[in-house]
Amino acid sequence: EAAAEADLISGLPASFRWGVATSAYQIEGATTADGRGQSIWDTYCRVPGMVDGGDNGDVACDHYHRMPADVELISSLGVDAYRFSVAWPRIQPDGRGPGNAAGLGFYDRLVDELLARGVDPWVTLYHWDLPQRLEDAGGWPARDTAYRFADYAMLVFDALRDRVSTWTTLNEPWCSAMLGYYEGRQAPGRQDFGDAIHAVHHLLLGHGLAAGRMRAAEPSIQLGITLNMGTSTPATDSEADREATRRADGLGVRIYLDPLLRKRYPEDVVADLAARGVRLPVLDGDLEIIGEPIDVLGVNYYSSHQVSGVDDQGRTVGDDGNPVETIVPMGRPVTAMDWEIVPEGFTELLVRLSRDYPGTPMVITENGAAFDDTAATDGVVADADRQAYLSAHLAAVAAARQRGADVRGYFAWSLMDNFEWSYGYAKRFGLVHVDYETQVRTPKQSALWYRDTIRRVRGS
Ligand code: GBH
Repeated sequence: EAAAEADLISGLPASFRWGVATSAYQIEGATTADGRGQSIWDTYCRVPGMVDGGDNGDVACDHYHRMPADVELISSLGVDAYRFSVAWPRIQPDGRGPGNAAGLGFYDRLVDELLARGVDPWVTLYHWDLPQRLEDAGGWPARDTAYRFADYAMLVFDALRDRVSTWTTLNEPWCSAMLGYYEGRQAPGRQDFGDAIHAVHHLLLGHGLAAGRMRAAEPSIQLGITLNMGTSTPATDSEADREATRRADGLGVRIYLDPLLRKRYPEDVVADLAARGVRLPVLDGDLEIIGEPIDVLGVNYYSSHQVSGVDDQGRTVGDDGNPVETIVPMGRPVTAMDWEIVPEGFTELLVRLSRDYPGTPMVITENGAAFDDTAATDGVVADADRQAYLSAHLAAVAAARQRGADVRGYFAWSLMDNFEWSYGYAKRFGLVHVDYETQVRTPKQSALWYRDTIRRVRGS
């Protein structure tokens, strides 16, 4: 199997871009340094019971103070590119007003360090750390937040545009909206479906406003947005299961891609929402703004799902009066997150996207897995399971390319172990092991395999 995968991976072209990814709150620490304001994650971490172990991002990987050495580490992996995010509260502590020079200075130095080592910086403007003051003013369910985001985006853009060519507006708006405002499993921890749907529209509007302004200022930039997606398949061929799968795909994939790439919300999703008494708060002209052309679609893939429309009591309507939508395990091996390992769902997803939304090149902006690694002993972390996961998923990308999907690059999640949101530091996604007592970084076996794979494919 590994040999067949290696063959597929070897077929990736020399022009394929290789990278590693992180996000600001998960690695930086230094949450009060240089005038940084509070974000919704600083607040959420302090609500008892929300984050495993009561962990928070105050120190994390202390990357803010160790950045030059971390860039050297990135460079040692032989990657072309590094995807990181900018912490909005470092740039605008209150979410509005002029840029904070000290905060901008950090990313300015980071970009220079990367360029000095020949690593291409890929900037993500928003990876979930909304300034708390904007949440106090209504957060993403409030339309004004979209305009605040575009203003913030331009502050960062103007500071870095002379050296950064690839810009991602949002990371995974589904997570911001659904986990943050409906399920409450991420900051700000609210639980209102209507609020979450308003957040969806305002996240997309913020993306479009920012994209339009960046494009107008510099037509040649590479613009994108990153979505988390998987393949949903019906558990059985029953009408209820097929309907539940359609709804899951509607709220997971199409509610984002249709407005972004077709300038309209999917009719079936709008009807499903109406049946739940919820409406997308679309004003005249919004879809034109959201449909600002993008150059690259970022795809984050972790797992796929089998969906059923029937619950364990045989009902198709739940206690909340909503149609049932449950996930039926496929019986696959799982990662330490309990997420099933489904590489062929990755291939299916990419082929499907290239058919349903042709013409937009894709880049895998995240893919990776948490496993219970052993501690680094004598400088070695043997993580065969992570290496197998990466190999199978890279082969899945190569297979999708053979079937016509225009995928141009791959970023492993993550460069190093970090703050895994509501799971705290217990879950390790890194190619590089982090000892949180000493902050010592140790490349795992998977990191060395990734480095060698890149070399082999490039033929260098
Ligand atoms: C990403 O989100 C984030 O961008 C990143 O910050 C984070 O560290 C990383 O992934 C790892 O979590 O339980 O089988 O239904 C991941 C988004 C959405 C992926 C929910 C897994 C559920 C899988 N996740 N999804 S399952």
